Amino acid sequence: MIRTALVAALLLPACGPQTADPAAPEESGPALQTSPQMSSTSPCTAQLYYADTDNDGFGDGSTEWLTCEPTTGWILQSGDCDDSDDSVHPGAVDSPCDNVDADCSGSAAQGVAAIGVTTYPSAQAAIVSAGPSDIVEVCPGVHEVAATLHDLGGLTIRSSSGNPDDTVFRQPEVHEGEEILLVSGDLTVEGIGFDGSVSDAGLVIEAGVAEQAVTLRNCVFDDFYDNVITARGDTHLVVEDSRFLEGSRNAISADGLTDRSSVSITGSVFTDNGSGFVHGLIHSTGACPSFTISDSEITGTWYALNPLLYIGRADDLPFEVLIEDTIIEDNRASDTNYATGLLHLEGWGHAPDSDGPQPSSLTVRGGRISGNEVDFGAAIYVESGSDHISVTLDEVDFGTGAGANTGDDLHYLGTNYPLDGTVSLSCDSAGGCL
Ligand SMILES: [Ca+2]
Ligand SMILES: [Ca+2]
Ligand SMILES: [Ca+2]
Repeated sequence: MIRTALVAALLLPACGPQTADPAAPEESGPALQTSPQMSSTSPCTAQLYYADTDNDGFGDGSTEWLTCEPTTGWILQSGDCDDSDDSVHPGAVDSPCDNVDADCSGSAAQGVAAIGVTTYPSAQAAIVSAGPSDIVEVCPGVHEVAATLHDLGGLTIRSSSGNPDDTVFRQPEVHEGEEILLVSGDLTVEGIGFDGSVSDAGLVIEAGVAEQAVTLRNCVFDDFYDNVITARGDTHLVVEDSRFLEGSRNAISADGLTDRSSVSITGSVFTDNGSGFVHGLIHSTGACPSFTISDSEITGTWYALNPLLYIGRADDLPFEVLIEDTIIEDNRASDTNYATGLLHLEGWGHAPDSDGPQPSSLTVRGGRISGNEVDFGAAIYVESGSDHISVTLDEVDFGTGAGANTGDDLHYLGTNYPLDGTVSLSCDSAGGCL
């Protein structure tokens, strides 16, 4: 009734010039106000404005102000169902995980996972429903996932919390397959934990015909017995800011990668892995030519068969390994029958009719390789028959005294080199290590 009367008053033929700024909106402003200028004599067209206290572009519909002039804090667009929270407004992304009606649709989207505004009762249901370029958002919890996905075309799977410790994938106990995810195509996984304790199945990543990138960012891989990640085909595998914990065999099996693939690991931690006759953290006997490990840590790991990084090649395709600003410390590679070192490279030469040896290289720049137990071979071990592999060490700390490695630090083409402190040197088959 009050509103009707005031609107009628504002429809009078004349409005006066502004004489004063209206007051800024108050949290519990008047249900309907007229501005001070309405009492003047100039004509104007009055409109209803709404208070937008949180400045998200949508006003509180319970506040109305009929006025001629735009005023700070008052807008024409209403529809905000929470004018104290700028993440809540029409059009906002409504997470299925928080019981908040973020898009002011009248109900809080509820589910376990979502693709856009569509919610799903399980992470599995959302993942198998996803199309190219979709973003699958998964709520916190332990999710049973066993999915085979092809031609992903840029799919993203991520946790709503951004916390891989509270959003975990594991294989269902009834699943008879071998993996949590088998994928081909571009894929990004963010903030997801992978638990190998149930059936010890990890991720299998297969590329399609074109070069694809699979990025695993801020993920945790815990308690796997066998390969955590098996990469095949032309995949570019990128691991960022992730942790590999308490695994037994390969963290990354790169055996099936081709000469159009690469492996890049940055900002990641490998710790407390390995027990018994097992392979290394990264194992490659295939054609993958490029491995980069940077700003990472490899600690507390024991390997009795193959070491932390094993690259063995039976062809003449070159490879490059770059290890930069990475700490390799307090690991064991001490079985006298098998373990030959932590970084073990071999390339058994080239085909007899080839044009000659192709150069391969190991570059270690910065970082630390110290306090490791290496009773057989050396911390860095380049096989005697691999005379086309060069080694460059650039300011690498091998420790001193009690902090040094147990055993030799470098074996290059039949010669062992004990190193002490921070070292720079380069090795090639012509001159040895200088
Ligand atoms: Ca608002
Ligand atoms: Ca709001
Ligand atoms: Ca919600």
